[in-house]
Order: sequence, then structure tokens, then C-alpha cells
Amino acid sequence: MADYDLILEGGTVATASDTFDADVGIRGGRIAALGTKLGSAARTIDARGMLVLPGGVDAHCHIEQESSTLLMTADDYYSGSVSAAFGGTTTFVPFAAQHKGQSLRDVVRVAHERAGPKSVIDYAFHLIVSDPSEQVMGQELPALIMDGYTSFKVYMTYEKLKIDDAQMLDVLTLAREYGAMTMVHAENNDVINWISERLLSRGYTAPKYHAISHNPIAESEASRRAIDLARLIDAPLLIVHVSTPEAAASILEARNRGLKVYGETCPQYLFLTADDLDKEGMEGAKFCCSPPPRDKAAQEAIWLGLKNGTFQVFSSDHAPYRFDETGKLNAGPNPTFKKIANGVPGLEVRLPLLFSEGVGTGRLTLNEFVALTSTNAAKLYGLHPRKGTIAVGADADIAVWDPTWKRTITHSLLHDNVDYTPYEGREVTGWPRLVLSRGRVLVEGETLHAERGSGKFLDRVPVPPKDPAATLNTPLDPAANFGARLL
Ligand code: DUC
Ligand code: ZN
Ligand code: ZN
Repeated sequence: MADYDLILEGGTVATASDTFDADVGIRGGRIAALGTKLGSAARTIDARGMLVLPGGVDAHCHIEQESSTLLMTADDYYSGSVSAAFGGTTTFVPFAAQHKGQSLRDVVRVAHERAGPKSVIDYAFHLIVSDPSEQVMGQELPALIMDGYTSFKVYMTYEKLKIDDAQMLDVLTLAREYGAMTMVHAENNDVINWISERLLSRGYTAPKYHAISHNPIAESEASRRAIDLARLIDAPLLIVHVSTPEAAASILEARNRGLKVYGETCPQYLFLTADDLDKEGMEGAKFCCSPPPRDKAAQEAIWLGLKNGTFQVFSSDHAPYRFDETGKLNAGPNPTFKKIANGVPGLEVRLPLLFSEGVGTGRLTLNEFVALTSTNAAKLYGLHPRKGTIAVGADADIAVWDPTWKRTITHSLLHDNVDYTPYEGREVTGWPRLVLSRGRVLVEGETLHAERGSGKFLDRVPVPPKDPAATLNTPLDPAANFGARLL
């Protein structure tokens, strides 16, 4: 019998901290050895000239999920996970989304029913909490966190999803007590609505007004407020899909003060601008997402944030809607900017875009790239060290990158179920040639080997604060918990 099931031979391994030449021995789905002359293997793959990186962890994507207006995404767990795999992502964390009035337990059950038979990559779920009712806050959410659903997203905008500041404080308090991570969509709903109404009443309806209505101040104000609410509770907070220099600066300032504040950004804020929404006719609808792409100066600030510790996580926020009546144009062929389905696809191109424009140009080191696209998300969401690194004992989730592979991104190259890509025609250098999930070959060249439903759900454990005396009670006891800070 061979020593290993598979050896990747002669490649350069990179983790979030180190880069070194080593063969990787894989046994039983895990990394069993790193070194040279490892022994025999049932299969050996020549990785000379290749970069052997941890598979990507995409911690923000919308898969087989109904939007707040009950519009279903174009990707289900099969097409979504296949698309992820072809782009070098081996774990994703889509959302189990609650709509007002729904039981969170039901929402989680449905997410499992959707993902289990279809996903080809391993997955976990973030919850979306839109209705923090007594039942949800008193029973369902604490129980779900303890069951391992240790992260959830809340919204400060979107009429049907948003929670108010008092609800946010309740949610943060509960997250702190039970050891969960709160993710927040930070945009000021009233600011957006106020501008939108003025635009619409003057007949300004084209897609480009989406970007104008989502003014950067709506994002920076809400981001500051969310940080302050988290500061009051001393709860961890991750601000998702950050697009503006000001919001980025607030996150960095909070981090420098030692707050447990984290930031995420996405490809659309590095590679698209508001000008893309101003394309001919309804074409601009393809680029409508919230927050919207900004300007060149904002792109530069977001690049800087990837480098200077503002952002820990680079996710796709893949929100796939086709450019037809099932998606972007579900409200008719000529909708106002308010009625265009929000979101852009990006699951498959997330890593190649950042690799090419980040590592390829020298803006990011290879190790920073690995940290931003894989390791940090695995750590923040309780998946590390099983996921997000190349180390003995870790799952053998590996993307073997050809750093010289030049490709032109075009819709027909991609495997999602969307009928366009916002990055059409963009040339990139570097793409994975081989993708492994728990040692199984998922993708080799342009061929998919994975079986439907072969991805596994990933258990996580909550991490409550170490000092139980510091744990907040509900309702809050100001004398015990807040005295020092409130005075
Ligand atoms: N914005 C979100 O908040 N979610 C999905 C898509 C989008 O554009
Ligand atoms: Zn969002
Ligand atoms: Zn999103």
C-alpha cells in the first residue's frame, strides 16, 4: 500500500505567513506531510512551476437565496459551488436568510435541504437576522449559535431587512454573550430613500442614479454608527462590502484603538466604478449592487485598505441575477433604479482578479493574498485550522495555481448561471490549474470531476468571552457590566 493517496510534487507552497518549496503528501483527505522525498503515493502530480495555495474561502455569497423581495438567485448550490471551484475557492459560507415573520430554525433547515444534495465544495451558513423577535432573540438565535451557526448578518438598510439601532444593540449583546460574529450591511436607509425620492420625483430613473442615491455618506455614517454601537457593547463586528475611503478609515481607526472591528471588501470596489452604471440603455443594471462601485480614488483607498490592515477579508458578495426578467429586469424591461435587482456575480473571478492585479503587480504579497482570500475568513468564522491553510492535519483543500496562465475573462469561460460578467474582456494572469477538496480532485484544467452533493457541511463552535464575569446578562445590568464605561 502506498504511503499517500496523492503527492503534489515540486511546487511552491504559500500560506498566510510563509512561502517555501515542498511536496505535499495527502492521506485520508488531509495534509499528512510537507517536505521532500515523502515516499510512495497512489498518484503523484507534478506541481513544478506552480504555486500551491490553500483553497479560497468565500465568506460572503448569496446562493439559492431569496432576496428581500423574494427574488431567487440564479445560482443554486450546484452551479454556485462549481463556479467557486473553477475559480480556486473550496469553501464558501452563503446565507440562511430570515425574512420578517420567519422562524430562523426553518430558514436553516431549508438552507440544508438546498445545499446538501448539490454543493461540490464544503460549506457553512451565516444567518441573516431581519426579525429579532422575542422568539428569535430569546430562543432560536442563542440555540442556533450554540449549535454552530456562529455568524450572522444584519442590515441597516433595505426596507424589509433593516433593524433599528436598539435592535442592533440587542443583537450585539446576544452575539457577545454567546460568542458569535455580527456582520453588518452598513448604509443609512433614510439617506438613501431621501435622495432616491428626490431623484425619482424629477424623473431621474436610469441605473446610474442607483450609485447617486447610495451616497458615500450613507455608508460612512452607518459604518461609524455600527462601530460605535459595537463599542458600547464591546462586541465583535465585521463590516461587510466596504466601498468608501471614509468607511475604511473608520474601520482602521477603530482597529487601531483596539476594538474588535473587522472589515471586508469585494472585487467590485477594486475593479468597477460608478461610470459602469452609466452604460447605454439598461446595461448599467448589470453593475447595480449595494453599496455601489464608487470612483478611481475610492478604488485606490480600498487597495490601500487591503495592504494596511483595514480589511481582513476579501469576499465576492456574489449575488447572481441574470440580465433578464428572472433577475435584474424582474420588474419589467425598463425599471427605475429602485427596482433593479441588487448584486453582481463574482464567485469564480474573485481570486484570479486579486491575484493578477494584486500579487501580479506587486501591490500585495502572495502571503497577503492567501490571508485575505482564505486564512483570515477561516479564522474569523471558526473554520481554521481545518480550512484556510496548508499545514499537517488541515483538510487537503488546495488550489494549484499556474501564475503564468493568461486568460481573458468572458462570460462563456465561467460556470455560474448568470448570463453576463461585469468583468467582460478583462485580462488576468494566474489561474488555478488543479483544485482539490479534502484531497479529491474537483477541477483539473478545464474539467470538473466533482460529484453533486460531495461537499460537506462544516460544524463550527461558538467562542464566548473567556471571562464569564464579563459576559453581559440580558437585560443589561449597567452597574455590573457597564459602570466603568458609561461613566
Ligand atoms: N447588496 C447586498 O447587500 N446583498 C446582495 C447584493 C447587493 O448588492
Ligand atoms: Zn449587504
Ligand atoms: Zn451580500
